[in-house]
Amino acid sequence: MARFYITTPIYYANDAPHVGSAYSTVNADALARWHRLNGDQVKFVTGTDEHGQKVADAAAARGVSPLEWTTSTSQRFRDAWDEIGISYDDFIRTTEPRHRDTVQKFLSTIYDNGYIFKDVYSGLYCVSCEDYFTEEASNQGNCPIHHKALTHMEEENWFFRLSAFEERLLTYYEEHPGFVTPATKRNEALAFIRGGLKDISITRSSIQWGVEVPWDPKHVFYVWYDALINYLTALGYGREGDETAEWWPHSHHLIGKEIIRFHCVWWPAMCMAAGMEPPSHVQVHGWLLIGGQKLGKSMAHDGGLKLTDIAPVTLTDQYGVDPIRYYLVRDTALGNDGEFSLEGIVARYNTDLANNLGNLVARVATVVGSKCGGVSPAPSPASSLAGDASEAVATATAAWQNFAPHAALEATWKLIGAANAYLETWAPWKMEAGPEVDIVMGDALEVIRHVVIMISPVMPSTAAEIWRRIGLTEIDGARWSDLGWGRYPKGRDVVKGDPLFPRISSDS
Ligand code: ME8
Repeated sequence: MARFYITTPIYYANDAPHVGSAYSTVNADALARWHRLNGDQVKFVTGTDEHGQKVADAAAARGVSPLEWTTSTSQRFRDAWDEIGISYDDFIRTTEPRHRDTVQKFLSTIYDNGYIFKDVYSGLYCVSCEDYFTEEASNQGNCPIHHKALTHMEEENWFFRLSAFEERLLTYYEEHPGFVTPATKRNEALAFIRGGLKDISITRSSIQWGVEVPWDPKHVFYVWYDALINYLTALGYGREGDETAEWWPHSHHLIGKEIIRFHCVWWPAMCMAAGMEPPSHVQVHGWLLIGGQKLGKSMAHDGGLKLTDIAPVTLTDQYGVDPIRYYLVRDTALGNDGEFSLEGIVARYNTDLANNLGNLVARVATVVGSKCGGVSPAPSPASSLAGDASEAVATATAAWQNFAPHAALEATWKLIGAANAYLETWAPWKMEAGPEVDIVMGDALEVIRHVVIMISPVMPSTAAEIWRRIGLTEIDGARWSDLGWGRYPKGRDVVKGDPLFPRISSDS
């Protein structure tokens, strides 16, 4: 059985989740669900990044301890993910003892391997990014992303000898052309490596909020240095029951484009320094933007965006869980930036869900009710829709394997369109009950069975509901390999039910 280990970034626990964090998490969830459907053994991990100055500052501003603060924000992430149907297998909090143990073990190995040394750090720091900037990379002393003044920092720190990995990283990229996708982001990472790698400061002595450096307890690890290692914490690295060897060659990190350098340069180098293979794949995605501005937590404070208005739960309460999951996966291909808007959600809902999918299911159930006694006829082997279905399945399979879930949905909606056109052509609602109607309806039901399986990674509740309406049991037992024309059984009770997606008026 193939293994598939997929991760989201672990989100800063300085504030509540928003629709940008939901974008990564829902896409990762859809990929995890597809691989389970495909029969793979899946581990899907998300979590919260709870150390660092940004989190410590957020807690101080509210007069609570950092741990109290992250315990409540971390719970808000879990609640949001439960709300939007995220099927994670593990949720890492970086304040957990298991994470501390893995981090200390992993970094002690790098230390023992001779890649960590002491030096003085002097430079500029952005707390919102939790990142260092050179004078040239700064915008006249301001952060180029957050436009806030950078803080000058000078302290004696432990450094990681990143510079020792330049050649090895280039070789790794050459030998693993699919390491970073899409190719534009791979090129970005490569350009960074080719530009020359400087050693990086990996500990701080000016703050206490972090994982203690085992060989020098006055220091804590710099937040990024502990955060990246969460991907190994979930595998039990360095602890009892360590499963790293089983899972690590099959790892896929889904990340936003602003954290390429950490995942595509630092992280593989850290793995090499610890004597292990780098992750096998990093899939980079773009940003959801509102009016061209990144929808992120720190930007919200600067730009006055009302993030509470676009918390995932605000959207799912208003439009339903599956429509929001559908919008997030369908509207913006992984790798591209996308414009987020309520109008965009309503347009997708009314067109794709109400008019296309909802209408197909409703009219088929209605005609089976009125012309076939509410009982399913069998699909015909020679149906013209069989070719449409097999083409859609082939396209969707490749799309899922290539981390293009939006394209899998696109192919599915093409099939829905073909079925609706087929019904328009035959107009079974105008035909007399009899063998001709039975053929048309058996074919339409078989398309619906295909569509249900194909949408289930993205719209699990809708899939389960339609599955039930077409008289099938236990959608949990369905597999991607059940796709293939002619398996829908005759003689099942088909029920109509309420509209799946009542139209939304565009001014609501
Ligand atoms: O960077 N559009 O955490 P973070 C799409 N803790 N995705 C968005 C987005 C947007 N507008 N805004 C945020 C961190 N994201 C670190 C990660 S990993 C070892 C440590 C998503 O809370 C996107 O995936 O700032 C981005 O990479 C992530 O949230 C950043 O979350």
